[in-house]
Amino acid sequence: MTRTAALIGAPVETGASQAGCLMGPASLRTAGIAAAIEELGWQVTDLGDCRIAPQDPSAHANPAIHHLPETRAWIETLEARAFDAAQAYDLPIFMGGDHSMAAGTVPGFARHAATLGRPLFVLWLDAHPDLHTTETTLSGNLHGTPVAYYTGQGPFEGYPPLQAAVDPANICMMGIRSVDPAEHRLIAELGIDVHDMRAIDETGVLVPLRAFLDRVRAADGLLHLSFDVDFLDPSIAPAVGTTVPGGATFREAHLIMETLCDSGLVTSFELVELNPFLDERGRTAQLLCDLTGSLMGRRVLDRLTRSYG
Ligand code: Z70
Ligand code: MN
Ligand code: MN
Ligand code: MN
Repeated sequence: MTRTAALIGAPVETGASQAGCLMGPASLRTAGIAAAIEELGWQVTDLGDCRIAPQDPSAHANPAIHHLPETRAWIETLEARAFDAAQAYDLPIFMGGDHSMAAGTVPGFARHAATLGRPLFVLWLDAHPDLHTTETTLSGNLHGTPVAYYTGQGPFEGYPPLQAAVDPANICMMGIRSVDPAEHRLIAELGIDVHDMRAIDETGVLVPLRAFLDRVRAADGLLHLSFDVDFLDPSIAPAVGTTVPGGATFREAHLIMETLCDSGLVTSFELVELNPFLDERGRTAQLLCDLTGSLMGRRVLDRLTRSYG
């Protein structure tokens, strides 16, 4: 059976401090993401870009917060689109858009998993844990909040009611290297499995990744991959608003994608924080297309033995 993938654009930039992520879906399409997947044997449907209606401004008790009504509208829209796409396609791929979109996509996929009576797991590849609430964010950039929201923390005044929560025990974070004090406290409180860059340097990416995939398989879970461009080292992926030195290498990133592919466990995927205004001749968008290819079956050589499973 031919496997089906859907491409869905989420031109969200209201959660970030700088403009530009709006162009993320267009840049990925220009770099040839659909063809990269099609040539691997997938049947690809591009569902176009989601949109929200213009919003009236609103105030929040935390004066740093900006674009709260837009964020609320995006969450509602993307939650529904993620739920629908998960019913209809083997692999929905959301092309962002800043990471605030995950406050919509992840609950949508969690609601889908719940209808199947299965848990949703999340692999969060990012320089940041994005664990602020609307109370704790100091920057007011709401792309720093989705994980706190979709694990049911709060308060989240101004956000929609959470449709379906993800158990913090079902999250694995890798690449983390920029953590604010409030996020640090929440990581400890919730016991989230966080592998910072020191841990990656000590063990490599495969030891924690295989352990996580074993847990997903044992629980018969669905697995969502949330890939923030700043997971990658800025030297190979410059098209991101918040560059943090010391990120994942080209080879680490491809190895993760290939291992995920071998596992057969990934049921949804999002590429976030691509800011094409900051790119260098499209190289970041091209790299993301190549990594998507590794996730979806591209191999340098056929292998007799698999690296996972
Ligand atoms: C910081 C904040 C952030 C990107 C998440 C950073 C947030 N913790 N930045 N993803 N690119 O502003 O809350
Ligand atoms: Mn992020
Ligand atoms: Mn980040
Ligand atoms: Mn672990």
